[in-house]
Amino acid sequence: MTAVDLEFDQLNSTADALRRSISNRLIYGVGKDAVAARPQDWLHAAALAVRDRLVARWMKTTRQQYEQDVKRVYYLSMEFLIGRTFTNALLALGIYDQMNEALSSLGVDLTSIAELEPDAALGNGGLGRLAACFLDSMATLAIPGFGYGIRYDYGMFRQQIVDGAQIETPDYWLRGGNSWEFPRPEVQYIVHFGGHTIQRDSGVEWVETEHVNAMAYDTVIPGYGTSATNTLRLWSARATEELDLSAFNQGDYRRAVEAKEHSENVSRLLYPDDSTQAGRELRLRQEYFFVSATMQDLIRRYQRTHSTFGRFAEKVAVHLNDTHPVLAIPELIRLLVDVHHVPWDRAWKMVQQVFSYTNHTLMPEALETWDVDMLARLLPRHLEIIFEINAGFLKEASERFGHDVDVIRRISLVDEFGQRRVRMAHLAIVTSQKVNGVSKLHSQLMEREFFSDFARMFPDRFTNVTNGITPRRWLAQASRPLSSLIDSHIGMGWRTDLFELGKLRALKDDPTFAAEFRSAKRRSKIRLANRLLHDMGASIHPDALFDMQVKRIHEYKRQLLNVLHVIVRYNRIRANPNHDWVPRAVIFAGKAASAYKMAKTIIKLIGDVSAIVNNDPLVGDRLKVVFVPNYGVSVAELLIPAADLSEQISMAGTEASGTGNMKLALNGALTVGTMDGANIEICEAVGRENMFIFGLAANEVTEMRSSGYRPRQIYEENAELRQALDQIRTGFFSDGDSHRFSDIFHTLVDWGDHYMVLADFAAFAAAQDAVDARFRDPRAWTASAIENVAGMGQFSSDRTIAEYAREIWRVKALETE
Ligand code: 26V
Repeated sequence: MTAVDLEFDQLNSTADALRRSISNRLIYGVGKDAVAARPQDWLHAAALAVRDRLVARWMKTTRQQYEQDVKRVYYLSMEFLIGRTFTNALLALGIYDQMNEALSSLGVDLTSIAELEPDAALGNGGLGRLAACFLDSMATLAIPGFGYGIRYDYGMFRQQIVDGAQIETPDYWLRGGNSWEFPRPEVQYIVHFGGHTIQRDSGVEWVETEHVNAMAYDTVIPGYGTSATNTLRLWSARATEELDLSAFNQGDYRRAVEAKEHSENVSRLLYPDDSTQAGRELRLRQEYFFVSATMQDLIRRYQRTHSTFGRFAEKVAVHLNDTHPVLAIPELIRLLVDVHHVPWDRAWKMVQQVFSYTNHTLMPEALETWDVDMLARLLPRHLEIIFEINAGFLKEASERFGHDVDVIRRISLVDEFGQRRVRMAHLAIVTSQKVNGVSKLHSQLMEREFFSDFARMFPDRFTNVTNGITPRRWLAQASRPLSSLIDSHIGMGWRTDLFELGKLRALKDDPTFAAEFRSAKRRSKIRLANRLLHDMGASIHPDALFDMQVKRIHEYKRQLLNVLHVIVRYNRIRANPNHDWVPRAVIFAGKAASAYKMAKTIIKLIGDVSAIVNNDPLVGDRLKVVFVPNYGVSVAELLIPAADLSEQISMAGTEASGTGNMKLALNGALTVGTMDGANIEICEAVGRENMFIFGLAANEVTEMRSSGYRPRQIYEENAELRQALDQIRTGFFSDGDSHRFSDIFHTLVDWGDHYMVLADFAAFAAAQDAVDARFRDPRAWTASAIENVAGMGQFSSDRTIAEYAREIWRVKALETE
């Protein structure tokens, strides 16, 4: 490579300069004249103009990283739920208004073209969105961080609601091209599968494998208020040989393309399932594909400036976002030992200093395990390495605990009950220098219950880092009315120091501020009401209490508890229509995993209930029920700023943290919630009097279980609840079809009610009565809403990332000047 001094244009960002760039990009980049340009073409041209302005910062950051020989963090995640980039990048660069002006002068409306950008929906839910917030915060704090993942051709499925039921359609998000990414055809690595190993004097060889190439695509991640940027590198599968040549030569074109198709399928689609762990081979291939390319890439980057592995652990931190990338551990060992000839003991020591692991769920069905036979077939060398790690670990454990067979069985990396399976969480814990949960309660449950044997063995390894969210997207971008109100009172500093919001506390009883706060909120509510009317013909009144439960549909999150209360409220209104009811719009949104039958039935029930309630003339605006389709990042940005009430009602002990709870509170919604996940910490931060806490605590759930929980008795004794459940059972909401929801009824009443919906029902209904009472008093309600916003300082993902950087990764910020 030569290092000529390039001559290139330094781009400034006045409205005039931007207009010129957009015009250039439209003509030379998109290849269109203004007369022929469709709105999509304008978006593409404008996006390219913005991207050009990011690139200069990106090059500078990369240069500084090399000059300062920094330690780098590699954040490995199977999911990144980025959403849209256009507005976000404009705000990060501080050129939103200039772009708005430039586009208007070209006759183009910024907000309407921004809506045309498809979401990058490369994730299922909380875990994927957390990864995206972390990228934003790492860049903003100038932490040298790299996100690594898979460039799925198809992201999270699109959800349509037809007759109240979920229909899934594929999300081919790349259809119109992706303006933000840089394909890197020169960055490709071979990833092997199958074959077998041979023990030679020189070491182990993995032979007769099939292979696929991993090709890099890079996206710039801009920091806010800094010139620092980071990189998200996503891998796409490419066949190692374009076509099967022998088949091609014999004229068998179908067979010639089949092999190519087969290997490229590895990065075809995101697994849309965050609950059940089916032993699907393609998923295992994906996991290995992505970590193998990533480990090869980071070794190559390290070696560009280091000639031995002596300083590897000083310069590299690898973070595992849940267990999905855990195969990075045996892969790194394999590369060090088999390819770079580092002795096993040294490699094992290095690896233990490099990895850290975050657990995101304790739901037993979501804890990953892989069938030993499948691993043997697909990754024989990695299985050997895992067995070797296990042997060393179990030896250490018996020295420590004496040879207690029960303990050894419990902690082994291999589950020997029935079909042998490798427990990925155990592998992660045994190898990582730090293991963390995502809220205080969750970390405590990990240490004391789920992984207590490990915590005894490695007491310093376990720690907590409570989740956070980026205030740039979730307040500054999502809610312009509220954020400009806040700016006008306390300035703009809260974007990078969220504790600044604490200053709002002084204003909570100021009537002028309260009125402005309400009117900002009202603007977001009107925007939503208009959209719902336009998009789905749903009519809700902006003065109603907007009550939202927006998240994946899961039994543990207890949308059913919410629906039961809606039904009870409906019955109360019908029984007493002249009472002065607080009008409510109950809004649900969320996707059900394709194979999760109960979750789909819950969606159907919400649809059926809304059809009855919304069309009952006796009820009118006093109660509306709306299921908003296709929940994702962009829909969340529309819904969350309009919420008055945030439903965070999981059974205590099941929601690891929650992050929607933070987004809603930051936007001035009051929470009705259980003492679960981060709700507990939100409660400490904003004050219990500003929330509606109800229901069993985690320890009370355990106690009630062990003392014999009898849901049927609750059903029999609570008349309102019984009426609602009987309506569900007898087909009141389903045209007399008593079959449709019979599983819901029996799950709750007869089959043990695993998530204790009935146990918490009465307390929930009482909390909802308290909600109504508070809402009747707008002054009191607004004061609480302001307290919620003011108390959110610690829930910035900047705080979270600062903790990871200091306590776990031990990396410092890049010096940017
Ligand atoms: C599991 C699987 C299994 C195989 C198919 C694909 C797939 C995708 C995801 C998962 C695990 C999802 C775990 C998760 O999203 N946990 C959520 O993490 C949030 C961020 O820490 C946290 O706020 C939520 O409470 C937690 O449920």
